[in-house]
Parts: sequence; C-alpha cells; structure tokens
Amino acid sequence: PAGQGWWRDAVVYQIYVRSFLDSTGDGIGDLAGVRIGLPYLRKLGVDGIWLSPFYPSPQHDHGYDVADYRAVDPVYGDLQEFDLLVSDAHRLGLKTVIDIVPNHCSSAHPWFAEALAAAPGSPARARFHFEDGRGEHGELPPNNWRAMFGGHAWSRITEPDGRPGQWYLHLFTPEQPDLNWRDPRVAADFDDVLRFWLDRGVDGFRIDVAAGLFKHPYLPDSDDPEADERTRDSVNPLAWNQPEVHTVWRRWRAVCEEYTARDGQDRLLVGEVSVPTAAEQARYVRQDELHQAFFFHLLSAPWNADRFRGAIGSALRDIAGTGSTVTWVLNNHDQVRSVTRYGGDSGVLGSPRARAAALLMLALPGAAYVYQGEELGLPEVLDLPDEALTDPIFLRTGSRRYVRDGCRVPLPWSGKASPFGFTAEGSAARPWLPQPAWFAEHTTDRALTDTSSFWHLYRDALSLRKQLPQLGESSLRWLDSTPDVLAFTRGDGLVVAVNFGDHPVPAPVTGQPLLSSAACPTGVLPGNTTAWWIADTRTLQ
Ligand code: TEU
Repeated sequence: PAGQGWWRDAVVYQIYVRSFLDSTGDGIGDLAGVRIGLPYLRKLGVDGIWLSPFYPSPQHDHGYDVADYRAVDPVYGDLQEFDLLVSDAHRLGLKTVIDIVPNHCSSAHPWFAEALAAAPGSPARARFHFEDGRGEHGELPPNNWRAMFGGHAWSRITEPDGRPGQWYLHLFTPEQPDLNWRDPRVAADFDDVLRFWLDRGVDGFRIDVAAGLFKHPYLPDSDDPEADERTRDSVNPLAWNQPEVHTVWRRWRAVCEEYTARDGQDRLLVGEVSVPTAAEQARYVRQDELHQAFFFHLLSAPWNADRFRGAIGSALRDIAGTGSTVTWVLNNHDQVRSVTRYGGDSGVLGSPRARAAALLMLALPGAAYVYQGEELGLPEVLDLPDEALTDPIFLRTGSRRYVRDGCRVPLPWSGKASPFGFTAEGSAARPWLPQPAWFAEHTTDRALTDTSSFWHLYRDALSLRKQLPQLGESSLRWLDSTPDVLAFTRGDGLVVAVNFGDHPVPAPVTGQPLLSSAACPTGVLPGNTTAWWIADTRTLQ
C-alpha cells in the first residue's frame, strides 16, 4: 500500500550530530543538542531531519564505523534521549530519518571480533570477506582493489595461533570491514535493525553507500585498480553496483511497507547511490525499492548554465519512469561547501552564487536536502591546521586534497568568539574542530535578525514552497534564454530565472519578483542571481 508520500517534495535538513550543538560541554555535539535546536529548524521551515550516525563507534570515520547498530554512543546520549528527540520532532511536525550503514561495520563490532577469533572457513568469518592471500606464503592481497580512502582494500590479520593469516576486504578504512551480503544472516540481522528503529518511531533511513554491499562473487582483479581512490567515487564495477543489491532494497522496502500499512505514513528509504549516470541511479528508485536517491550531479556541476541545465535535464528525464521525484542536494558532510565551490578565484562570488543555487534548487520539482550551516551561508573552513584534521582521508593519504573536516566545523550559534554558543556556556572544552574567528559573521543569532541573510532566503523559499501550488508536483518547462541564463516555468504562473553570468540581463518577466537571491531592479536580473515571479505564463514562449 502506498503511503501519503510526504517525502515527494519534502525538504530535509541534514544534521551532522557531532557538529550541531553540544549540550554537555565536552566540545562534541549530541542528541540533546539536536533536541534544543529543533524549534530553530521548525522556524526555518524544513519538513524533517536526517541524523548522521550516532551509534557506538570508535569514530575512525565519525560514526560510519558502527560497533552496535542498536544503541547510542555515550558521547551523543542514550536511547532514552533518542526517544525524546523523536517525540519532540514529531510534536513539531518534523520527520526523523536516521543514517544506516550496511556496507561495512566497525572492526570493533562483536561480529568482527568473533570472526578474528574463529578459524578460516568458519561461519563467523563468512559474515565478512576473508580470503587467503596470494603469493607463496599468502603474503600478497587476494586481489588488486584499492580502498576509497587510500591503500589496499585488504588487510592481513594475525590468526589466533599468532601466525600471519587471512586477509579481509574493506572498501574504506581497515577499521571498516565490508560485510558479506551473500551470507543470509547479514540480511536477517539488518531486518532486525530496521525494525528496532522503526519501532522507536523513526520515519526512514538514509542508506550509506547504497550501491555497495555486494561484490563480484569471484573478487577478480580490477582493470583500473586506482579508479576509486583517484576519483573518491565508486567506479570499480566489480566492487559496486552489483545486480544483487536490488534484492536488499526490495526486502527493506517490504519492511517499510509493513509499517506504512498500519498507519498510512510512508517510511522513507533514501539512498546514497554513487553510480556514474543518472539513468543508472534511477534503477534504484522504484515502487518496490528506494523512494529517493541523492542526485549528486547537481552538486558536482560547476557554476555554469549549460552544466546546470544538463544535470537538471538528465535527472528529470531519468526519474520520469520511476514514479518517484528527484532528490536535489547542493551540500553534505563529504563535500566542500557550495559558497566555497562557487567562489571563483577571489572567493567574493561564492555567496551570491550559493544563494542563487539554493533558490534554483528549491524551485525544482522534487525533494531537497539542506546540510547544516548551508542556511547560514557558511563557507568551507580551508585553513584548519594539519594537527586538527581528523578525516581518515587525510590521516591515511597525508593529502589535504579531499579532506572533509572543513565542512564539519561545529556550527556558530551566537556571540563573537569561539565556541559561538556551540558548547554550553562556561565549559572548558573546545569544539572538536577549531572554529575560525570569521564564524562570528555567520551565527544563527545574526542570521535571524538580518533580513538579508541566507537564513531568511531559505526561510522565505521554504515558506513559499508550502504556499504556492506550482511548487508541488507540476512539471518544469524550459523557456528560451540567452546562453548564461536558465529560465523555466513551474505549473501555471511561476517563472524562475537564473543568471549564471556576471552581468545583468533583462528579466524574462516585468514587475517585481516574488523572491530573489539578490536585489533586482525592475525588469533586470543581475549577475549571479535567481528570481521567482508569478506571471501570466501564456505570454511567455
Ligand atoms: O560516503 C560514501 C562515499 O562513497 C564517499 O567516498 C564519498 O564519495 C566521499 O566521501 C566524497 O568525498 C559515505 C559517507 O557519506 C561518508 O561520510 C563515509 O565516510 C563513507 O560513506 C563510509 O561509510
């Protein structure tokens, strides 16, 4: 049975719990802090929240290394605190989506400890990918695959008798052993995990590396072993996107539908499906599989009208046959923040372009995710000292090129100096990543009082999404425009135009815009600006 589809055009706010708000004064955000922040999010006007992993974890990858799928890490709170958070969120009308990490667990998970203590070929080892090495003494890894965050995708263990022994597969860090989804116990255990959280009232799951899970059954060598490491994207066709993964999403969807059948509310499955094309991605979004998959091609497009048009066009085309909607995203906890990505050489264009991109995204048909701090126009923190960096990408490769700490710096809430209200007043602990002095310009307190802030732009756009029927499910129709401009209509009467160029162009419609990312003199669309108008669309070509 289909639920009411609340997710189809929902805007969900991604909370990186560690960096949202610290209620205990240890310098690390926590679930109680999230609870304190809920009224702020309600005021912003989002429909729900997605919580990054808060499970017990040695934190080798900030919780994407889960040691217990059914508990809360004491750093973040406990189950009782989680229950309070869900009920508060629901009272405020916010759906609650949690992150689930099925491709790998932590090497500190009891499953892995049991596997290490057991013999080669034992059932405990069968939960993972344990293989004998190549070479005369098994001293070489079983195949040539590389890990996403650097180095071999295999690590060798010491057998219980003290001798060097088998190798296990990890597509990320060695502390994140990949689970073997060909073992039926793995699927059964995850069914129980889903039910555990659904019974506690969650509205859905964000599925980590949802194109992972299954590997080629024979684990053959790859023709291009460095591909994943080079691009930080899942491109090794032997390690990702295997046809069997769809059986898991069907199974998870069936579990969700059981809950939907009871109360008519959809339980959402949103996948982080990193596959090369929009067409390939659409195969995961089906009536009996995932509801949503993040569309990353918009995020990866540079500030360029053709690239944005191409990304939007392919997303809309490929989703069309699925019965679902596109899931747009401009920022997340793995990517350089949009203000910095679009900044150009001097950086000054970053803010106006990120505002324009936001207003464009929020005018597109479908759902959208907003990453914490995006609504404050936070730039990436690029100058964190090496000693402060915690991202395993940096720790393993020594290169700052793909480092993700800069988009994870704790949020500024108030005041003129660190910790900017992030950490409880009077605590001696510093935020787990240092906040730059210029965060003072981006506090929520300032944003709320300054009507020209990013925050007000997001708030106004979210509120218009609720008021304007055109911004529901109606389709998008492109209007002819000059090369640097994207213009389209939504439904009857809403006209949206984005000027990607630096120079003003004539607006496609006369009259004042309903909402714009920068001040628009009548009849003009300034450079690096998006505007929305209500117009008589019959007069437009
Ligand atoms: O990311 C999956 C993933 O494929 C990443 O390699 C991503 O492409 C990269 O971070 C971009 O720089 C997910 C989580 O979002 C990430 O935070 C985790 O580290 C990773 O899975 C492992 O669980």
